Amino acid sequence: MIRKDFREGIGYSVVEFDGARQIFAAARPRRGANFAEQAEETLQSLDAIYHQEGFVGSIVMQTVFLDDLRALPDCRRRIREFYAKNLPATAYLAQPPCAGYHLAIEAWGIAGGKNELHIERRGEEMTLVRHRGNTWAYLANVLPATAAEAVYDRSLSAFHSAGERLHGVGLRFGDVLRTWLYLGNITAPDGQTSRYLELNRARTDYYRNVDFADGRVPGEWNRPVFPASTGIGTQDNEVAIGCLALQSARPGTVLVPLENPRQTAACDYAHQYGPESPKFARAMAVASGDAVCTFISGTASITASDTRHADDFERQTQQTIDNIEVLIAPDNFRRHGFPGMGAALDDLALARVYIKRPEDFERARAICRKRWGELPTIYVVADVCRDELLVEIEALAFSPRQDP
Ligand code: 3EB
Repeated sequence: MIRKDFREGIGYSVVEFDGARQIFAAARPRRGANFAEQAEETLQSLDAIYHQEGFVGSIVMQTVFLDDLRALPDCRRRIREFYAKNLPATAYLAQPPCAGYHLAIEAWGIAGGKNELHIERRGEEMTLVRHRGNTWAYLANVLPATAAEAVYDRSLSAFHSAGERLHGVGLRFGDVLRTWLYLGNITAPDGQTSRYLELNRARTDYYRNVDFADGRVPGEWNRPVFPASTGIGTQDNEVAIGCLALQSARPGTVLVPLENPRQTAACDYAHQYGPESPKFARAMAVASGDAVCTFISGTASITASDTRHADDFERQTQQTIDNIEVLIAPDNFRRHGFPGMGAALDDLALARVYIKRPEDFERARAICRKRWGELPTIYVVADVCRDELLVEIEALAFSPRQDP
């Protein structure tokens, strides 16, 4: 189902999912001296594989990680030129790539039969993909539309912006199945509380009027449904949201929100982690046709609701990967009422590893390689929402669907 390939500076997976081919690429420069050379090399690597694998004009979402936001205007100009009329929804993040590169790019693309797949480009912030009765909306870089400065106001405004953008194309925020919440100075205090807790308060208030289940989650799921998510720091001072929504009219397409048997559901975190808990699922699986795609939320070294191995980077990384392994395992799907689904670390197509301290990079890579082998992976430096957490990992898994 997944074919992975690697060359210097780039790794990618090509996946067959419900009759379409998808590509997930992680690219970084090879050895260029300055930003311009590094950007050129990275785009050349992407260009080569898009041509080789038949994904020219097929990239739908992209995340660009920058070590210095001063390069943003130049970077944006190069990327617009490179993709021309096929510009994907693109997020630019102040998250320095590990090992000192000036940039790294994660790109997602989809290719399929002419009459089955329609890609509609809506500028830098949204791409729509229609395929076999499923409409996917990729939103990137959704920013607050307010002059207010408080994190709460800015977060709430960004959620509203995302909702409005979805409404504009006939979807609802309730169709969202995965979010990325990027917050500058995520661990910093904000008055009596903290910036991350204020983001959570805004999310809770916005989600109060959103129904994420709405018939999309079958079975006797008797808990509130929330999207999978990553909440992570950036080196600016802003709130930015990315999300992926799915509106489905395809018979047999179902969503499976997953919790981790070893972790307290984030929405049940006790008061000490904030008056309004983080509303997200540990993973969201989409079963469509004969395949399952599992969006794995940002995962950290937490069991129950406690940080494990504070100050021990290697054990935190192992614990994080253990958590992912248990979360996506067939046993866990069975526990949720979905036998015939499930994945292993071998089934990952892409990962992002956020590390707090740049000096942990080599150790992070060594552990990840040992646990899941070669995998297209973006390694960046970012703060995790709790001070003691040194690593957070998100990923994407694909596996066959064996239920009727
Ligand atoms: C945790 O498990 C670590 O606020 O959306 C991970 C994934 C984390 C998503 C979010 C936060 C979020 O609580 C932090």
